[in-house]
This record gives sequence, C-alpha cells and structure tokens, in this order.
Amino acid sequence: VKSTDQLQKVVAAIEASHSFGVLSHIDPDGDAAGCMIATLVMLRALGKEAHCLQSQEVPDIYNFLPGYDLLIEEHPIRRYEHQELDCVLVLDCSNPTRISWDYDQASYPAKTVVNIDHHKDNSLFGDLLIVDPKATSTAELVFRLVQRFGLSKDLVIGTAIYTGMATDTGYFTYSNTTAKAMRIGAELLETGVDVAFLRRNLDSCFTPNRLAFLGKVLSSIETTDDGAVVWMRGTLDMRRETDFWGSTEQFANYAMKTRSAQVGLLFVQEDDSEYKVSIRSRGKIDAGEFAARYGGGGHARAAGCRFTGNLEEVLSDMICIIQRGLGEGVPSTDRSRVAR
Ligand SMILES: [Mn+2]
Repeated sequence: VKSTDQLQKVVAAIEASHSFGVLSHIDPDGDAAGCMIATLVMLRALGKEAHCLQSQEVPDIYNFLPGYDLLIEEHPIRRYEHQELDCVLVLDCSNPTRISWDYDQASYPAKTVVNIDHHKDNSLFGDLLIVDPKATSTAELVFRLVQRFGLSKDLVIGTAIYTGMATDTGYFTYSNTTAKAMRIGAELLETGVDVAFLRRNLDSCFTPNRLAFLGKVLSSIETTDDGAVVWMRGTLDMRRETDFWGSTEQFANYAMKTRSAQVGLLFVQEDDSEYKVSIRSRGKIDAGEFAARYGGGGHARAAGCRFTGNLEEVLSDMICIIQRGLGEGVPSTDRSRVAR
C-alpha cells in the first residue's frame, strides 16, 4: 500500500472520530514529547476531544515547550472505566511492549489504533499505519498529517515538530538527516520557530543535582584496551549521594566523545538487580539489533534495553558480543596516529 493512501486513511479516520487518546513510548524523549504535543494541538484545533494517556511519565525537562500542559493533564476518561475511545494514536513506538507503562489497554479500549512511527523494526501493529523508517523522526511523519489539515503554520505545533526532528537528528547533523528534513526545518524557521530558544532549553536542562549525578557517571568510565567499547554506570548509591532521581536521557552520548569509541553503553540501576541500558553506536554495530537481543529496541545508532540480573555478568556478555561484531582478531594498524 502506498504511503499516501495510508496517510489518506488516517486523515479519514481522524475526521470520522471524536474522542482521542495520544501516547508514546516509555521514557519519552524529545521526539515523543514533540509529536504528542503536535498531535494534541492539531486534534483540538480540529474540534476533537483529545488527551494524553501517559501524563504521569513525561519528564519536566520539557516543561519549557508551549503545549507541555497538554501532556501532564490527566485523561478524564479515567473516571469512566472501560469507556471506549474512538481512536488511539500511538506515536514513536516500534511495538506494543514499548508503549507507556501508564497505558492500560483494558482501561482505554479504542475502536481504531493508529501506529505512527519511524523505527525500522516496527512490528506493524494497529489498524492503520504510517510507518516510514526513512523519516528522521516521528515528528516528521506527524508534520505530514498537520499539513493535510492545513495547520503547518501553527507556531505551537511547529515548535513541537522541530523539537522532535532536532532531537532525533542531533540538530540536523546525524547521518539520518535528509535534505527533505532540512526543508521542513527551513519551513518551520520561516513560520517563526525560535531554534536558538529550543537549542538553549533542550541543552541547558540540568539542575545542579543532575550535573552532580552526571559527574559520577562520567567518573565511572571504562573501556576496552583499544578504546572501541566504552561503558559507564549510574548506581543507586550515586543517586542517593546526589539526590538525583530524574531522567538520564542523553547521558549515554558522552560515551561517544572519544575518537576511538565504536560502541558506548550506559547502565543505570533502577532497582537492586534491575538496569536500564542505553546503547550508542558509530554504525559498525546495529544498536537496535543489539538491544533486541535483550528484549529492547531502537535505531542503528541509538537504542535501549532493560535487564534484571548481575551487572558484571551481563556486561562481560555484552562486551564479548560487541567485540565479535566489531571484528576482533583483525590486527589493528593504529590508524588514528596516521589520520592525525
Ligand atoms: Mn523517534
């Protein structure tokens, strides 16, 4: 089925529906937050009743975004158990297990589930789909919908879309950046989106406690002898020492700050033997495929998973797999010295 037909079907479903639920993946990032805001503002502009289904989970680092209040207000349908919604839009989720823990399908049944996503491992769940792995972000796909409804000049929507696209492309510099994405970026800039304001607020989202915790995480750095695999950890003790309990989003990026790093891992302890792992890759290893081995998922260069068990055991298991993938055994010819 052609993607334009799919888009047309989703447009028709939105027109025919009245009550909506909008949600995204657990640990919402800038793309998740951005496309939820854009979708909610779009639906309300169309006169629909639309609410966020994961109001408990959106980190307050996004509270500077216009429309953030729509993400944190509780869905009124909680008061009427098992009332069916006309339509639930699931954004930036590759499969139903990535859907917010806040969401309980039994409490929020829907006549139509729409799956809008750009992960290449999307399981194609739902009744209607807009799934395009070539899109930089789910926000870019939501923008196509927004255009169909003539709302592409709305500044709140534009700001949210830009946030999603900038998050997933590293401000239009990662390898997934396309000319098409930059044209949308230019269009949003012309609409009046304040890109410097967004950069400042997305980057300067640290509290002193968050910085102190990051400092401890950075100090934990370890690498393989060749420096190709880099890992760091954030423990519950570090949490207590710094009294920081918030989101560790983007901390894993620091593992990739050396020239030699091919793969970076960040282990954040959630409970005694429960860990969240963030994975970054320069491209030789597919981070999403690697994460899938441990029940997680994501993209080729950024992914995540969780596990319960002994950290040292899982860690050495992971390093083994990564080194094999990077082609250990091939004698290294210290290219870095030549290159410089
Ligand atoms: Mn995304």
